[in-house]
Amino acid sequence: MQTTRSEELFAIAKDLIPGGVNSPVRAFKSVGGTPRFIDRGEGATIWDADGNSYIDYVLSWGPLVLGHAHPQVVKALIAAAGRGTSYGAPTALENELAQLVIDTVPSVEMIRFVNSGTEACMSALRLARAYTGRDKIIKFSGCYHGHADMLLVQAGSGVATLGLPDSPGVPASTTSNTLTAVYNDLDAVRALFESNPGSIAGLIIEPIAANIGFVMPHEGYLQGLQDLCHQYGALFILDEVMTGFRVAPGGAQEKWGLDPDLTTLGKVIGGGLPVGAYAGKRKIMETVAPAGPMYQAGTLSGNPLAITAGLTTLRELLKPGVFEGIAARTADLVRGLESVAAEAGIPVQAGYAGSMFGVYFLKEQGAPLIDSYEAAKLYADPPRYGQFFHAMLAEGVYLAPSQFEAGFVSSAHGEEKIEQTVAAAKSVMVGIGK
Ligand code: KE4
Repeated sequence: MQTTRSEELFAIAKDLIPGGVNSPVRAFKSVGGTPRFIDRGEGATIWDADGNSYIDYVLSWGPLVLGHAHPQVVKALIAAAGRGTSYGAPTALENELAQLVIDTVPSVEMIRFVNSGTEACMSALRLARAYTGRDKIIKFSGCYHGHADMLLVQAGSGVATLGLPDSPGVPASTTSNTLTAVYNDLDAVRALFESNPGSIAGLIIEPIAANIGFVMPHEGYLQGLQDLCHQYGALFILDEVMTGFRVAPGGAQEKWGLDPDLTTLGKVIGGGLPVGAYAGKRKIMETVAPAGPMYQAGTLSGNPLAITAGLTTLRELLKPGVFEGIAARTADLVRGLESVAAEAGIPVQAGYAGSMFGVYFLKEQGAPLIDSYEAAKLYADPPRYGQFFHAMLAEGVYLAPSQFEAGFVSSAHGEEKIEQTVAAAKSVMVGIGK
């Protein structure tokens, strides 16, 4: 596979932009090699600057649930752009997307749109502090909620991928109120509440820990957290930036019957343009300015172009059979990958929910279940994943360039694309780990 143009572009980019990328995980640091500079996408396929094509399972890290350049989305965006891209004033479109999210995500009664998942999570935590009058927050090792200072503590995603320490530039004073616990350990959280009586404002968690790969919650764990939060007067905050509209139309809270006080959203609700949101119970959300005293703002929040992309995407996704079809293709993919790994005697731990999935390559057969970041670091084999990643890239399949990331499927990934992907995995698996 010829990658001369990507190599040239990467060399130029590294002189202009730190690491040559505008988000660290794109740099292929943990898998090595040259990141592919992408020229265009259509449906399930992307083409790089050298003209190589790939079946794309990154999908911009989740947003493109309908695939690239969906005709309906492109058509709506062209029309919206012709009416102007941003007014800095309210529009009817924002009401429409707000209503759609409120109708679809069970716990949500009111919503505020922002421009990224980072903004959504930092604002939700500020809101928890404003509403409770408390300062401390609980997060979980390996979970990633964007790059706000107070959340860059034992974070996942690019922080885990690059093995970064808690980031320099974050003063101890801003993380002194951030408590952390191991994912899936309910007793650890109970102990934090008992040792910090009356001072924990909120707990934020990814309902599936997908910034360390793909870690499912133990049966009853999330409900247990919700109960602990309510027992100790803290807000239960589900970070559904990744799981929202992916593990179920109403997110993980629909799948597991949860009732969080606040939910953060992003990715899919922008359909590939910058939209994030924090949302939840009316009595809490009405604390947010200008309805209440908690300040949060944004020049481009809710702009008509981004809202149009999100609205068009979700309306298409929620049509009868669309979500179910993507979920079925995701199940076919993961079962196929598990089957070819087993045939080749390669130890993996795979998981999926709705239209997202993950595959851990393991250091050895019979490794214990990976159910936390600590377990992932012990039992997963990133170098072996890196071999698989590059072998699949050479076969025209673009997976996440990190063992500590999840994968995504879209409505554009038909049976033929899934079969092609599994066949490619079958052909490369025998060479993995040798
Ligand atoms: P953004 O600020 O990147 O829009 O969202 C932050 C965020 C918040 N919460 C969860 C659960 C997330 O997964 C993310 C961002 N996800 C990563 C990929 N795992 C974004 C990719 C990147 O950083 O380039």
